[in-house]
Order: sequence, then structure tokens, then C-alpha cells
Amino acid sequence: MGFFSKIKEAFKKTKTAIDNKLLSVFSKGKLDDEFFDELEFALISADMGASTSEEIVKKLRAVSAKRKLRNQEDVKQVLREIMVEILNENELPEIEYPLVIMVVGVNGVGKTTTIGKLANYYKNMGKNVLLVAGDTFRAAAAEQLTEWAKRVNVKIIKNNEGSDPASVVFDGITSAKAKGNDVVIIDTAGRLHNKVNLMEELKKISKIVSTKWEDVCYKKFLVLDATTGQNALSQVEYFDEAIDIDGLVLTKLDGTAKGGVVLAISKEYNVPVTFIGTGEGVDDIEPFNAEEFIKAII
Ligand SMILES: Nc1nc2c(ncn2[C@@H]2O[C@H](COP(=O)(O)OP(=O)(O)OP(=O)(O)O)[C@@H](O)[C@H]2O)c(=O)[nH]1
Ligand SMILES: [Mg+2]
Repeated sequence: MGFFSKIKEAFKKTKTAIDNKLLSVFSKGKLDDEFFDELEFALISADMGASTSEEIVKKLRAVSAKRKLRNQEDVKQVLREIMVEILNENELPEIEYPLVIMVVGVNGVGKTTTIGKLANYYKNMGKNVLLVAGDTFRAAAAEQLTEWAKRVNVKIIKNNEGSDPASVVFDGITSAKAKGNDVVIIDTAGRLHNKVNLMEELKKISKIVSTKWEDVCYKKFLVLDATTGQNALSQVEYFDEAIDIDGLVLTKLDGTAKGGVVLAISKEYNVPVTFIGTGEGVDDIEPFNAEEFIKAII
């Protein structure tokens, strides 16, 4: 399947949800106040968030005051342009090699799976990838990452369950520097005894990377499960406060009608979406592209 058809397939549910909502709005015909109010409501109910939806409609009103939008397709085209503009306000992080990516997120969002896919993605680019099993809390977490390492055929650094994740990360960084890896991807726990503990642990791990490998390109990616819709928003807030997130990865977009949440997250937290997960397979990851994404959902 080609790039665009794959994305289109993954976003089918989101597109249907948005189409259904717009259909009744457009059935009114006239672009009057009632139309704009209903459109705003439709965008909010498509998970785009209240303030983002308000801004989109405000911009659409301004365009329609300047030039006549004759039909539904005209309106949709302007909506697409406005949405792409919003998504492109956040610049993508600049990537250089060697690169260390620390992957964080609450439990079950798809961190480990994303790491497997990213390992494959960078390996296909010709990079020498190392995985680091920094989730020493959950039983079987390191085994799950080991399975991915085998599948993608990359090396992994791990330690016994219950050991200090900081020491695994230290070993991983030391090894990568010595062996000259291009890309190091660190898995982390999604749950500890409580949220404060988890944030403290992530801060500690993060400090090890930045102090032990000063000149490396170091990025922290937060993985969010798109099916949780607006709940994903609060996660951005507390992870960003603890460790200053560089980019987001949205997973499970294939199984949800809530893809519109990408707009709300981008707008409200000013963190760019870097990759999107479109399935459970090793190839089901794509670098995020605002134009393609919007074209697929509206
Ligand atoms: N459909 C779909 N499923 C996904 C995607 N990404 C991950 N999953 C599934 O989500 C489930 C959880 O994935 P994990 O990678 O184990 O999540 P995690 O964040 O590492 O979980 P913890 O280590 O427990 O915190 C698995 O069943 C994955 O196959 C995706 O993009 N699409
Ligand atoms: Mg995991």
C-alpha cells in the first residue's frame, strides 16, 4: 500500500466521524451565524478541543467575509488550509546523529511497540540502532523489548527485573558511545508506585543521558494513545513539566474516530507531533505530515 493510501485507511474512522458531523452542518446551505456555530460544535465533538475549534471557525469567518465561498468543497478547502497552518505552527525537532531518544508515556499507550517500529525505521535508513530496556519495573517488559530487538535485528542492553533503570541507561549510553551507535532508543516504565515516583525516575534517567553524553542529539518523545481522546491532553502537561518533551508520537490512530485530537494537542501544548502509529505491525509508523494528515481526515 502506498504512503497516502495507508494513512487514508488508518484514518477511515476519524474521517467518517468528521464527515457525518459536517454533513448536517452543510445541509443548511447558507454560511450564516447558525452555520458557524454549528460547525464549531461539530469540530468540538470531533475531538478538536474547544479553543482550537473556536479559532478554526474564527479564521474561516474571516476568510468568508473576504471572499465568497460558493460550496461545500470551497469551505472544506479553507478548513484544510487553516488546520494545516495550526499543525505547522510547531516546528519539528531537528534531528542529528548520534541520536538518543527517550520514550515516555503512561502504561499501555504503545511505548514498547513504538520503539520496535522506530528501530526498524532507523535501521532501514542505514542507522546502527541500540535499544535500552529502561522499564525494569514491569515484569516481562525487557522480554517484550528483546522480542522487538530480535525481530528488527538490532542490539539491546538490559538488566534484571527490579534493578535500577538508571544503571541500565548508564550501561546503554556507555556502550553506545564505545561502539559508535547512531541511534539509541530508551524504553521507560509507564507506571510505578505513583505518578510522582515515575516523574522522579524519568528526571533521573534523563539527567544520566544529558550528563554522560553531552554532545549527543537528545530527544524526549511522549507517546499518547489517540483512542483516549481529550484525556491525552493532561498527560502532555505533566510529562512536559517534568522532563520537557520534544515531540509526540500518537498511536492507535487506526482504531479510533478521535483522530481530531491531534489538532487540540498541537494547538494547546505547542509540542509537535513527530510520528504516528497506524497499526501493530513493524512498518505501521509514519513521520507526521500535516498536509497528508488533514487531507486524510477532512
Ligand atoms: N492498533 C494499534 N495498536 C497499537 C499501536 N501501538 C501499540 N499498539 C498496541 O497497544 C498495546 C500496548 O502496547 P505496548 O507497546 O506494550 O505499550 P506500552 O506503553 O509499552 O505499555 P507498558 O509497558 O505496559 O507501559 C499492544 O497490544 C500493542 O500492540 C498502534 O499504533 N495501533
Ligand atoms: Mg512497554
